[in-house]
Amino acid sequence: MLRAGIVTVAGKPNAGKSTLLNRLVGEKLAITSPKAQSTRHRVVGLRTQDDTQMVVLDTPGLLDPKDLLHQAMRGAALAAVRDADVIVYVVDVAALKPHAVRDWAASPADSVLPWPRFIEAASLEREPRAQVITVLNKTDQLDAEVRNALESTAAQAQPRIMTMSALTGDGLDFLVSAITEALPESPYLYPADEISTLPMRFFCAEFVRETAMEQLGDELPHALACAIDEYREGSSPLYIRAVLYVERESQKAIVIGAGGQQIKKLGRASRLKIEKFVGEPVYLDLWVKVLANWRKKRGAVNRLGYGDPAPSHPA
Ligand SMILES: Nc1nc2c(ncn2[C@@H]2O[C@H](COP(=O)(O)OP(=O)(O)OP(=O)(O)O)[C@@H](O)[C@H]2O)c(=O)[nH]1
Ligand SMILES: [Mg+2]
Repeated sequence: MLRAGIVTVAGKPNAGKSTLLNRLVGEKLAITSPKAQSTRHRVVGLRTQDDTQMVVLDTPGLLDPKDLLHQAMRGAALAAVRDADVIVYVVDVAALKPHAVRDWAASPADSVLPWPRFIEAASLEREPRAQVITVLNKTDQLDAEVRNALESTAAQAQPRIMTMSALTGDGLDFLVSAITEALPESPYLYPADEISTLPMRFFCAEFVRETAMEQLGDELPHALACAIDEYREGSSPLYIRAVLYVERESQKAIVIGAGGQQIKKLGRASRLKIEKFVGEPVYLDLWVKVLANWRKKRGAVNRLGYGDPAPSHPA
């Protein structure tokens, strides 16, 4: 019997959703960062193993929209929640109040749930159609005593709550079994040897953006967007022209750096990541352009591939 379906990974910013998608797929598809709001699109990863195909959707963190980009991000996340056969709700357990986690682990019946339920975290008006599997992530950050208590309480909860570390992979097998059981019987939805439905150029743009998030200050990353203007198949090395968009001239100066040192460093590190992913030598032609206040402009948000930031409606 084959099983297949859509597994949507959702939760608050920085919970570890993209790290979990990469774990499930076994390949670095989604960019990750210690800075919140790294994921902006829904990223599709495919996992086909043991007669089961998971179409895994990584989503932007659920947050209150402050601009059109946020609105588009929330829209993308909610659309993925609506499409899901199974929702994997990721909670950063290390960010919860330690005493609340300890109390709940010791006596779940007598204490308040230390994390918001999915429908609250996502501000939904009603329960989603799909089954929600709650995953308490980052257990590697808890001290051993709390972790053990939490793990045994979670295992007895009904419905069962999964504990894991997406970083170390601890608990992954249990999560995979739980997802598999919740998926419907179905033929595969995509060829068994594919790992994503998204084009190479999408990943190239994301690697440039991830590298920029790593190398540049705390404020700048949210103002950055990357577009691939040209991706010349068949050339050797593979020629890729990427444009990094920023919102102001002063930001452009930061990206370029004194004597062009910063953009050179950025281009080199991005190229190495892209080469690793595509498996061939790459010539990365990297440019920086100002697109004034693009996060507040519908046309620009759309053009950069973040979808139409129409007002989102609950699942
Ligand atoms: N210690 C620890 N860190 C983790 C774990 N999972 C993820 N992280 C780290 O948490 C940070 C955020 O991880 P991401 O996977 O980017 O989180 P996200 O939920 O996709 O974040 P957004 O896309 O910004 O909403 C990164 O620095 C990860 O390395 C974990 O299990 N343990
Ligand atoms: Mg993410």
